[in-house]
Amino acid sequence: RKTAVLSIFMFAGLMAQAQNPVIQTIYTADPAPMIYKDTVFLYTGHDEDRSTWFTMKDWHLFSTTDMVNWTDRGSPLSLKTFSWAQKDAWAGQCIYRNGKFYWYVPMNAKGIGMSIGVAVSDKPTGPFTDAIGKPLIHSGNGDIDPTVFIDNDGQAYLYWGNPYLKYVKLNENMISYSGDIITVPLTKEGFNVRFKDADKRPSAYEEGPWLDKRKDLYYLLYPAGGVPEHLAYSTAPTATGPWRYRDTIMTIIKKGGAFTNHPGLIDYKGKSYLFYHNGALPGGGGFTRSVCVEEFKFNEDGTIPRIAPTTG
Ligand code: FUB
Repeated sequence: RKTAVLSIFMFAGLMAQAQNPVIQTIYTADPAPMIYKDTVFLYTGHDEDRSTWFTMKDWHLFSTTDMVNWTDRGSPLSLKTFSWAQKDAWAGQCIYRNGKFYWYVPMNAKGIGMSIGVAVSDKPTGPFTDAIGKPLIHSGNGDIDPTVFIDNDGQAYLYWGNPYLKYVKLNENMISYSGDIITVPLTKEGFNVRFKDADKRPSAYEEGPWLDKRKDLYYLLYPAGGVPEHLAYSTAPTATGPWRYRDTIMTIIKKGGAFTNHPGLIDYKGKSYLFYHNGALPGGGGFTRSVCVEEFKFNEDGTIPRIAPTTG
C-alpha cells in the first residue's frame, strides 16, 4: 500500500496541517467523505491527465485518521465494474449499512444515457461489484450526482440530478426503492434565483447535492448558480422538504478554481469539514480538478458560515 504520499506537513509547534489540495498525486474531483470506524474514507472521481472534458473512467479512494496524512487506496471501482456502462464516471457517494458498503455512482449507460448504479462491498475499500447488474435509477438524462443519507428512523434517501433535483426512498436493502421518484420544486424560496439568466433555469440549484442532518435540521448543500459554480445550501424540517434557501457557503473560486465545485460535509473528531474541489494543482483546471478540504464551525444557530477556499 502506498502511504503518506498525499499531504505536506506544516509544523507549527505541535500542530500539523494538511496542504490543499489534499490529493497531490492524481487529479481528483467530486469528493464524498464517509466515516467508518474512526477513519475518514474519501471517495472521489478521477480526472485524466490533460483531460479536455469530463472523460472520467474510474473512481478512487483515500483514507485518513488525522485529516493530514492520506493513504491512497487505489481505484476500487470503475466503469468496467458495470457491464451496462459506457462512459462518464461522475460524482458518487458511498454509505455503510448492515455490514455492507453501497456506492452510488452515475454513468452514461449504453443506449439510454445518464443513469445511477449501485456497487456493493463487504469492506469500505472494496472490491466493489455491481449490486443489481443494471441501473438503479434511470428517469431522464439528468440522472447524475447521487447523494445518499440514512435518517435516524432507518429510512434511506437518494437525491440526485441536473437540471432537475429528484429523490426516492430506498428500501432497507439499499439496492431497490419504494414509491415514486419525486421531483423537487426548484422554487425561489427553496433554492434562490440565478445571478445570471443565461440558460433560463428557475433556481440557483445546479447539481451535486449533498444531504445531511444536524440536530433536527436537514441540510442540502449543492453547487449553484450555473458556470462557474459556487456552493450554497438549503434546509428543511424533514428529509423531503419543504426546502428553504439559506445562503452561499463558498463563493466562486477565482484564483485556482475549476468552473465546477462539489460539496461533501463531515463532522470528525469534534470538528466540521467541508470538502470541495478546485483546479489548483499544476496543469489543473476545469477538467483536471483537485479535492480540497476546509475545517469550519457551524454557527450557534445551526447556519453554515461562509467558508473561504484555499487559494492558489
Ligand atoms: O465530475 C463530473 C461532473 O462535474 C459531476 O458529476 C458534477 O457534479 C461536476 O463536478
